[in-house]
Amino acid sequence: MKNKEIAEIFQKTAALLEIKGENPYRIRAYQRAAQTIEALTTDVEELAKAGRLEKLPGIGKDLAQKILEILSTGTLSLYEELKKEVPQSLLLLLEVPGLGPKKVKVLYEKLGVDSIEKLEEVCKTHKVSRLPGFGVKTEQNILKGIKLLKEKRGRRPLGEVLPLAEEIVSILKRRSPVEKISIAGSIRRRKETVKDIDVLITSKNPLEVMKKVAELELVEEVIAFGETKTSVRLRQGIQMDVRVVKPESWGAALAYFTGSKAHNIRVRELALEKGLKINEYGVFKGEKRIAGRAEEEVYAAVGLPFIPPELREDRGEIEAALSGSLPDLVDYSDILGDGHVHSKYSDGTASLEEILKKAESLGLSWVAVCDHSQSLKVAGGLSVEELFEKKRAIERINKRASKTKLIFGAEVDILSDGSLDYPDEVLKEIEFVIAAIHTGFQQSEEQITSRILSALRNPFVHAIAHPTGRVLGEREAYAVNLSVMFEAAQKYGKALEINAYYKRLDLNDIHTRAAKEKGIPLIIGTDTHFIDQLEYLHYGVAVARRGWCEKKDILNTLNYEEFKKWLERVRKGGE
Ligand code: DGT
Ligand code: CA
Repeated sequence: MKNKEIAEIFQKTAALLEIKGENPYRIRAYQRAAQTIEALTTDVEELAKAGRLEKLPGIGKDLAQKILEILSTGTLSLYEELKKEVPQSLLLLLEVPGLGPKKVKVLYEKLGVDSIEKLEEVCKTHKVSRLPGFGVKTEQNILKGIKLLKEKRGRRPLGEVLPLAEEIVSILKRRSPVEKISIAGSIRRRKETVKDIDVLITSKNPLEVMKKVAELELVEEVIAFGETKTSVRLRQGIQMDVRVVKPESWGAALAYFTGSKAHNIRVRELALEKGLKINEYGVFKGEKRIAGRAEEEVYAAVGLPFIPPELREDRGEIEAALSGSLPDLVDYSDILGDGHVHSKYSDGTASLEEILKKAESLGLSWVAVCDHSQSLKVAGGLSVEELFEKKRAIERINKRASKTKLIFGAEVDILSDGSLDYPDEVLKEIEFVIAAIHTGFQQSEEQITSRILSALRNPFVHAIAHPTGRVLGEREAYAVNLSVMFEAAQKYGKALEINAYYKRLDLNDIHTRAAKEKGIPLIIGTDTHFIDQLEYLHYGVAVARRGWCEKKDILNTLNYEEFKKWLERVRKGGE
């Protein structure tokens, strides 16, 4: 059983308990367990075998027992009982972003809402706004939530699908006679959301490969079986198309199935201009194949240099390639630091030692440990006293003989009135101040923008975290005026974050490119609350690459000493 499935059972149990109006602490315990398990990169089953479940944060004796129950029975008796007590359809309603169990309960009891369709109808006929405690704003938010949910149903965040696709590739490499194998489609382009998994293979024994594909444990249903193309639906509800192609067509097929469609169309136009034909089998002059074995060869045949997959969106890459001005993209291996990590001091689960150890194992030069500030109580924000305690602890750790250093940071709340959550005399003691909005999302564009402006103007602030506040499939961006924010960041020499958490990816690719073009420094931060997620840095690099960034645009390519110098330079008011 997969960690994700166990996490889901806990998550749903929490939701059902909440609909029933149970004790909030009990509900919170299940939610936390779900998060912990979902964030693990090790298999829960292995931890269980080693008797190490209770070592996990937030997992006590009772929850460990429940995990064992799920592992042995496939479900949880408590969850099964709750399902009998609460109508199933209400669980679906909980998937509407912004709609919590309490509201679901009222909507069900007062208006008989038991489906998304019904919910949409009662919102559109304004029955919801007339309910006590709901109002016009709630009604509008629910409609927005339904829209987000509908968009989300078709597409999944890259971070949910890429690990799955990579797992499948590695299983097929081990268990089937593949020669070449690659993920294609939007996953290879590292688009923030993807519809399905496209896999390309070459093999001397295609039938054997396809049999292994169909037999994968992860497969729920074989939709179509063939030697050249097999389509399956995975247990996670996502479709996967696997194609076996001839070695002489490998490059052409990879280019074709990587897309995007818009990019392919432009490449085909160039081929036509040269009197060539291009398709997934190769590049042809009349009947003769002149290229196809490697992607580079295919691009070269139409007069182009190799174009990195992340750029293939027809957003100017063809023109840049033709004029020899493609960016020299920042590489995944250029990254030396993580700009945003939470520790146990606030709502993270790792100690400073654990963060250091993990960062060392990833070969990082530095990690900025940015815990929440005092007023964000729900997330364990640090009082001034705790903040200085943490400062001393970091100084102690940095005395160790390690190539990796921790940076004393803070994710400081920008309060509703635009002031910062620590006074200036405290801020100036913090090595790296990244300011963020966590409250008042519903404020007007004027209010939100002016809050961010006052943060950027503060001489002790270095950067803005997750600048638009969007959460994929869950929350739309707050109403910030981006061009005003960018102008201010540029003027004061402050950085904007590319938050690498896969549900945020904020700034996104397009905004990243706009910021880069203005010369605004960008900093990638995993925003991780779980130690294993330090590995998520690469999602931020993917956004940077899709945003046309080069090494010089990304602060994480600086080593510890260089980054410290940048931090000091910002405090001195730039160069
Ligand atoms: P997705 O799956 O919506 O996240 O995005 P893609 O880009 O993976 O799209 P998908 O899976 O429908 O197709 C994979 C690639 O195959 C796509 O990027 C380009 C290529 N492709 C698909 N249909 C066409 C087409 O009609 N014309 C051309 N030129 N290419 C196509
Ligand atoms: Ca696809």
